Amino acid sequence: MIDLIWDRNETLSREDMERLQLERLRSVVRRVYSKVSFYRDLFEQKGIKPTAIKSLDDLRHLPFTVKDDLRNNYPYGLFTVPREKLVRIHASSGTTGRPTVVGYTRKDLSTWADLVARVVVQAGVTARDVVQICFSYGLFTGGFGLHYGLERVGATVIPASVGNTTRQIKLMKDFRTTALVSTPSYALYLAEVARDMGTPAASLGIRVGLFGAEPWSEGMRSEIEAYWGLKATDNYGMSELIGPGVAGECGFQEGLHISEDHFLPEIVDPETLEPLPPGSRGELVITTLTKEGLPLIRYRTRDLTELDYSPCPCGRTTVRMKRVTGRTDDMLIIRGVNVFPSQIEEVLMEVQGVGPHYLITVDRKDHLDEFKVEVELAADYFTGQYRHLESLERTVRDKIQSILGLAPKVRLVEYKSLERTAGKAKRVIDNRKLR
Ligand code: DLL
Repeated sequence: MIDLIWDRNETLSREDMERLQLERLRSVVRRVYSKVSFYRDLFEQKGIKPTAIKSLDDLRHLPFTVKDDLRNNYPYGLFTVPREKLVRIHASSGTTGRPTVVGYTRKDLSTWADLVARVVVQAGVTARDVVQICFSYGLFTGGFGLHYGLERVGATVIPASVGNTTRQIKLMKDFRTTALVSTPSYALYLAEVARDMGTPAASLGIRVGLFGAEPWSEGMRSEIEAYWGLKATDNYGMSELIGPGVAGECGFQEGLHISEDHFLPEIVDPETLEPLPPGSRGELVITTLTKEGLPLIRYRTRDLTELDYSPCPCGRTTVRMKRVTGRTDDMLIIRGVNVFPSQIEEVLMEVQGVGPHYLITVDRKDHLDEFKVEVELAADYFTGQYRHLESLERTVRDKIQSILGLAPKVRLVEYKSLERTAGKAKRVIDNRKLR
């Protein structure tokens, strides 16, 4: 089977691709150097001038950008254009209080729709499909990102968003949905709800699934495909880079084609930060080549993967990344929401009566993520009154919910009852098994 291909750049020869990448790299480096003081300072510290970039190999001399750089320049400090030129803002949670803010010019939105169009076309979606998007529409890039890409392809889009699962099933049935967009865990949950409603997922006639925004496994893929009778494809992206639309699987399901004419990938050793040869597993680092509003140089994604330059039978020549198998930081993805333990810690520090020792436990029950925060009462906090404890638990829960948009179960435990360790404190137990 040879797939339909959205853009001829997906089939460039390696030589032409590298020529295009170099041209774009030189242009983006000049641009950030002249427009963003953060980058100018960074380049100057390293003694690099934009004219020093003469080949793709010279990329290794450029400095890295990390999530904290976005935070420290919150909200608009890394943008290359005046705020008036931005027509959209999205954001994702940062490591602590401040979210990571991303902005798009009109041109960026158009590029984004085209990049998502590539992803959906390679997954097998066409203008004849009715596509239900079960990602939230809001600051998260998932809903809007998929939405405009699918519209560009000409599919009929149902912006169902997340939640209200029985209604989702009813919509699928009534509107004759043929393609599903969601997180992989939500696809499994939807299938169970469908079964409980007496409408087995496989009877709904959905033929293709586009799943992303969180890690999953081949085991989960087989389960989803068996439940729904659909072809399940993986797609990858992140807000800082653009949102969804960075990479996606074709019908051969053997790695995710990176739109490398827009995102120049490297794999580096997360310890030494030295680039690693193709085929090595390490941290994915991306330089955005065409973003106008918020270009990023050597952005450390923290995602662990490897690159595969071997030819793909689909006819695309773009490099493929393997499934993301983990992260080099402690970010958790709970129900599609990025959660840093430090965000929870910050909340706990603000609440009078609870101590600094806590433990976050994440589980997956009936395919839905759940998380629990156990926190010790402060040493000097004592009340014999149950209702005081209850109200303290509620305060912690509500504060966490207002920051993350997710409510944990909160349990207050006795002072000194959580395990102390001499080394790094264990703050997180993730019991989710990605089979
Ligand atoms: O999750 C963008 C997206 C939306 C991608 C919809 C795909 C579909 P963020 O909220 O910024 O953006 O989270 C980015 O999510 O660094 C990965 O750790 C993780 N992630 C995203 N896609 C995948 C995937 C969106 N297919 C972070 N497999 C990334 C594994 C993924 N992890």
